[in-house]
Amino acid sequence: MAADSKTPFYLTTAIAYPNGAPHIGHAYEYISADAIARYKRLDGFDVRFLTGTDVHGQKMQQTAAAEGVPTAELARRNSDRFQELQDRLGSSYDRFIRTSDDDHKKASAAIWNRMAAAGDIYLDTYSGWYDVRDEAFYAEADTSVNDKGERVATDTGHVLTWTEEQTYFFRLSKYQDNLLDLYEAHPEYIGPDVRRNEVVSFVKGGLTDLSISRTTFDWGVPVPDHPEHVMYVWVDALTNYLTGVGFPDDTATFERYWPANLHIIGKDIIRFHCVYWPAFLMSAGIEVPKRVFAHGFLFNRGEKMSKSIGNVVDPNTLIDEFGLDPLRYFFLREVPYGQDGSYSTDAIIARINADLANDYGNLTQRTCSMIGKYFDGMIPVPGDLTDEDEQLLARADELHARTRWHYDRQAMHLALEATWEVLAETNRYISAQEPWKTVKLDPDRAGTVLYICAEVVRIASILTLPVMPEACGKVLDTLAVSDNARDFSHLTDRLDAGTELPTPTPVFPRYEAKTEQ
Ligand code: ME8
Repeated sequence: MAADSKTPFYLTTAIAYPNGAPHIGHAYEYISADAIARYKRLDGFDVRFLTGTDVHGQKMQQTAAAEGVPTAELARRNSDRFQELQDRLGSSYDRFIRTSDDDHKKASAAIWNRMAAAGDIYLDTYSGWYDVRDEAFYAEADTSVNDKGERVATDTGHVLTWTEEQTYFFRLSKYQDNLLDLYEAHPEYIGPDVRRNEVVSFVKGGLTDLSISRTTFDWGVPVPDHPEHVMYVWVDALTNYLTGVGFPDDTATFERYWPANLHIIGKDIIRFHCVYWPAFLMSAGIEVPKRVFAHGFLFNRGEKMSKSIGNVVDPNTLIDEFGLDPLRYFFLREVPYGQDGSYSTDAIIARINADLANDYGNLTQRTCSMIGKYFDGMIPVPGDLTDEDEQLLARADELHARTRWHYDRQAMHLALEATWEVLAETNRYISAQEPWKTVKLDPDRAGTVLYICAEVVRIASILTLPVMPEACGKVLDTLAVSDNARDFSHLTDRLDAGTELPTPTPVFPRYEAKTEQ
């Protein structure tokens, strides 16, 4: 089908600060967003998937100064590392944006001009606390003094710096009622609910105008007509979502994909996406996105990842150790999406051995080897179906609707759980039916049982392609499913009896420790 006859679906991740190397929290966000992008594509949508890096701001400039490299060089070098990670993770992004891109500067100037034309930008003096790490302003009431006598943000403990300068302000306070109306009219705008409640009570507490430019450093997008100011990094960062679909010049692309269907972000940046961003867009006369979903934070064995604890894990190390697809499966299955999650080597190994090697891998291997051994490697002809056969097939057939329901709510863990329940049921079925015994007396019955098992494996594999594209692809190779029969429109096909299968090779070996735990 031509792309433009399909329904568009525009999906984004947060754009990371490339002030250091990417960590597992970043990888988690990319894996999850990529699974959603792949699911929607296989489900017939024209997906546009944007990701990238947020290169401006004081933090970048300070890090570069501390490392003694030009800021642009730090941004380029580390953005490359983020892009390499995306590629290593198999991310199917359509564009990797860097906020240093020329079209992005143009888009940022365009949204600024529109907000100014709406009368929402004015010059005033800002004095207050600034958190360079989070690039966020703090009201006095949200700060406290730590035991070293430093002023810190009460919620994060980050040390703050006093800032006093002439800056441009955005009339955020003007949008309080419009924002509350938005949350009320579109409860689906913010997910999960806990984040929505957080945002609603924050906005109900009253909004003050927001300082949106800086003059004390120059690493950013210049304010139109006032180049002595650079835009507050969040103004330009959020605008990347518009740049990614051609704003302001490519109106055809923009009209096709905007408003974004889904912004995937972490829970720490919900306020920027659910308060500032829709207010900027309302001011600029641009539609607001349909949904923002905040995932939780990942912790290493329950501990926050931090350079000082020394437990920051390079995602590449985990991929080297466990393989990409098992790792993608682990994170999406183990952590209820939207909640914080903990990971450990033991937990990863447990999932690989139980869910992948046993439940999925063994079922595939047993089914295909028996077809090889008893049916000359050809998919057997199914005979009359018993109630049990029908029920199991019906359960597999329901998986498309069930997983779609979960993916539409960003509950990938529940989609996988539903799929694995059916695999577990199929394992019980094959054990109870004992085709290796019935084959001697009633080969037709054994053939029917194996046909049904192969059919469940086919359906489960197609539906799990978004999570494990390569491994599920190999399982589908084992079942001789052709490349063009692997999207969801083919779920209702049935395997063709008589198709010759290749000699099966195990796709999910048990994990045997290569290193000491
Ligand atoms: O916030 N677990 O960039 P960033 C899970 N540039 N997710 C985590 C995480 C963890 N331990 N640590 C960070 C920024 N993240 C801005 C975004 S968007 C217009 C601008 C997530 O590099 C975090 O929540 O600090 C965010 O979604 C993403 O990684 C980038 O974080």
